[in-house]
Amino acid sequence: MTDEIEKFEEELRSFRPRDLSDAVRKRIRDELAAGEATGDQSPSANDLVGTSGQRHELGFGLAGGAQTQRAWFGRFVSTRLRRALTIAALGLALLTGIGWTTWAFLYDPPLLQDDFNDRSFDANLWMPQPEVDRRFKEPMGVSERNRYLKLVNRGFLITRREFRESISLSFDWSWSELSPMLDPLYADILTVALRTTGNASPRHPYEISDGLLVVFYVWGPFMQIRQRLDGQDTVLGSTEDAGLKLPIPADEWHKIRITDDGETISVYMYGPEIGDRFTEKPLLQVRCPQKFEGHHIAIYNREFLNETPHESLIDNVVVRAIPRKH
Ligand SMILES: [Ca+2]
Ligand SMILES: [Ca+2]
Repeated sequence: MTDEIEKFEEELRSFRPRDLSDAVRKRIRDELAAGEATGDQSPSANDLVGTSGQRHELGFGLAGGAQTQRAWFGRFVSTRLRRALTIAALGLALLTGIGWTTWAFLYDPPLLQDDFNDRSFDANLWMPQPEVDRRFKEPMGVSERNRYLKLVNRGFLITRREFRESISLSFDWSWSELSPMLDPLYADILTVALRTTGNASPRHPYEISDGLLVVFYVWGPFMQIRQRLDGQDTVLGSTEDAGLKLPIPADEWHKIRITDDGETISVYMYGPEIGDRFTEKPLLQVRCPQKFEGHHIAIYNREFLNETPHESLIDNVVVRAIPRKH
């Protein structure tokens, strides 16, 4: 974890309620009451705060408390949200029994959120797999298990909802080394399609029909942003142009965040070999005005190819609205 988040957590751990002034107590109560009015669909206060004498031990995790989520929190939440969470945590230390995220996310409520933790695919959030003409016997599709979602041989995760507002999409990704020949050229490829209808070709290799595609090539390693419109693919930008290398080791969780304000697409990424160089500064940024029919989001991996299966794991998908730039 970063020094910053450690300092933040230490600050929370050492908090003593009696240090609060009456004015701050009143403000916290007011904010919490306002947050309650928005409805709570999140973990209980105990997920964030457990009390122990005068000190408050905080188990910090947005949706499960895993180490990766802690690091994710430290690197990617905005300063404003962090401040909001601090106040929420302080407030909950005073007023127990109120869902912490009710208030904490008042500032930034997600439009969509799935932690894939109940081993049941949520058909309210996600579309069924596109119908395709199968060429192979191998499994193809998605499976929610073991607290993440598995994409297998062109498995598609497509939002039911369309997002016409400016958005930030974040999720965790880990790909599995399954190639029987251990040929790096046949490593997985992960694609995130924004502004898509979610339709895919029924024929191998079952590519998505349209959208703004952010593509992570493990074998490069590099990343591209492409536009697919009217059957034409145009590369809008590539990390190769900047001479960037993106080592993406197998079986390691990577954090990806993509923002689309309607004009500009920015991609941020954290990984064990990439470090935090691109958590605040975009790894790649392109301009692409709105001209697409659909506004679903699709995340999918590589197809079964040349006797080689492909598998990627996805976790903690969150879509938030962000301010429009224009
Ligand atoms: Ca589920
Ligand atoms: Ca999970």
